[in-house]
Amino acid sequence: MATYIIGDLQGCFDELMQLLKQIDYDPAQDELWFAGDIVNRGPKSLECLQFVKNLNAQGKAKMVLGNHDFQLLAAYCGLHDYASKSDTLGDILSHSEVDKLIDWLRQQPLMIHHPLHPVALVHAGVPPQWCIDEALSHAKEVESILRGDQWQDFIRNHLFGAKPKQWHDGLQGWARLRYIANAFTRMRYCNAEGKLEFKQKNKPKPGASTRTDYLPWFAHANRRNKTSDIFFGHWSTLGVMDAYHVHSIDTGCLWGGYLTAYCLETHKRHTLSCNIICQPKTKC
Ligand SMILES: [Mn+2]
Repeated sequence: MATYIIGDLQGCFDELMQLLKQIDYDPAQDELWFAGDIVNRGPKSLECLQFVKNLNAQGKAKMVLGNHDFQLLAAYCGLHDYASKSDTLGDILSHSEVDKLIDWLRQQPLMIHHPLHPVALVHAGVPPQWCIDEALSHAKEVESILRGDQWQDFIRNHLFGAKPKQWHDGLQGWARLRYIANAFTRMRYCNAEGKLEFKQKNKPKPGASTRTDYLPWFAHANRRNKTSDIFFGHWSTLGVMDAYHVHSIDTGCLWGGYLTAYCLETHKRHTLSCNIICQPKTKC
């Protein structure tokens, strides 16, 4: 039995099938954890969503929600303000079972913790000021809204937006939920108190000024969630990062990089080169 954590699929279903073949994946024995952004931008979002949903129903897969998964929920809710020309969600939205697919997707978590080992999975990151238990508790706040009757109101009217950037325990209402969702699904850089910075998307430049307060979320010395190893996707330009008690697993399959499956038991990274199949600037 093996547990593989798999990076952002973004509709790259053929690449996923090839990688699973390469690692001798056994659906009867092995478990797959997906880092979110399973849909959008790539060519086969519907196939990815159906695959993860079916395995999840058998207890053989888990996923966390990413910003592109929220993009799909928004499109389903009729919110087009944040749609992009690069979106490839049409196959899902026009599918006869779209209601069932969306109903399942909106009930997926923002953070997963292994039942036995100190290992967690999120799409983007965990702010430095939250310990693991606090992070899981804050994730549940958003998850319970997404699972309840108000979920469409939340997605349509309250989820999108960059503010508030600064967390404090007294944050309330939609602003509190928006910070939590942004941290888990969009964050790359923040300051030591968890103030979010969305403009910078590249990896830190070697030798860059150290005067800035903003560092990759995992690089803050005071980070309170180092007690579990945190796996995360979302940051394809970061490259492989196995340090600071974190592991990056979005290695940019969609952009002609690699699709990664990290085996929790062996600590081995398995990768499939996506250069040939999914070149950037094509329909992918
Ligand atoms: Mn993402």
